[in-house]
Amino acid sequence: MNQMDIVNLLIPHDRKMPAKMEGHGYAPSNIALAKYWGKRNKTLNLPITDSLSISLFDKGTSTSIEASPYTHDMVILNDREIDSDTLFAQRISHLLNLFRPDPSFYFKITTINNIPSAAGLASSASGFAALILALNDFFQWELDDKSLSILARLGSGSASRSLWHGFVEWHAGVSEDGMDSYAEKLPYQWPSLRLGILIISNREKNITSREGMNRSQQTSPFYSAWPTQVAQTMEKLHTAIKTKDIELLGSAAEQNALAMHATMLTSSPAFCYWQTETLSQIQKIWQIRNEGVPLYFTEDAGPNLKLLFTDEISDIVRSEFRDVEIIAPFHLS
Ligand code: 2P0
Repeated sequence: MNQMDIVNLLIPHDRKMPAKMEGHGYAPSNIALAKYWGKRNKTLNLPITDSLSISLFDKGTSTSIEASPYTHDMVILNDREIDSDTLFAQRISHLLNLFRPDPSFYFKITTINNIPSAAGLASSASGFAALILALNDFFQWELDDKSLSILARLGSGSASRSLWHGFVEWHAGVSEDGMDSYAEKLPYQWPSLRLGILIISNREKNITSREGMNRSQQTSPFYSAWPTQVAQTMEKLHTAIKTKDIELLGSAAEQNALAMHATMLTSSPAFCYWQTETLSQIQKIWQIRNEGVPLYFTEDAGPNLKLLFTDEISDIVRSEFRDVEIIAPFHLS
């Protein structure tokens, strides 16, 4: 099975031509509480484990799509045209290859991202999810949520989780074609839940998460423990979300993130996304928690931290971390 086979299975044959002049889509960024780290199929981005995320509501990507006036794809990110040689533009064109009405048709993609990219914050999740939503609008595919999630996954695994607000679970699935590997919104609200974005550095990372997860999977002796770790995290997160238990949610998410980073440190060659400041801030969080404040963190494939807490301690978080950006994921939902 290749990506084109999946597209042919999902998209109706009579919906291969654009149905409008422009298509639009918005997708929020998402932060995994149980991480996706390792694949059972690299072509289709099929994961080894389930994962569970929380979306960042109004932090995300808005994308418009139309026909390109040139004989190449155009990608305009935050008002700047991206060079077609960059990995970013190539990954987008690679996905667009699956949907061209004919080989001489090129797309113009205009995208606005209001989160710092390439710092382990945005990853590519909201970008590919917004692109699939814009394509769905442009071609009027009228696909269901499951199909949209599968198509977004072909662009980037974590994009499968970026189509909804709130808590989202991505089922790893077991089938070879990945038709059972898609994400779903969980039916729980937690209005007092907060995420704090603590930027340590916006510099581009040396090792992409794609490369990092492959290396961990292939070389870390700790990787064999990872699937069990995720299964335990998932169980704890489900209970925590149902009962609104921040201690359980925070401790499960924090341990899961540290276990993921442990597979990186024990890879060969070893690699690490932390900076000195990352560790200082982690020690500060632990110190605050030792004083009885329920504050936790998670960290992705980058040096930045995401604080996990509830609104009761927002004032403490603001006074301890001057530059923190606090997000209310259930703001209006
Ligand atoms: C996650 N990350 O669950 C984990 C935690 C990074 C650390 O999903 O190869 O960019 O495109 O499927 O989706 C980042 O991986 O990787 C990611 P591909 P992706 O959020």
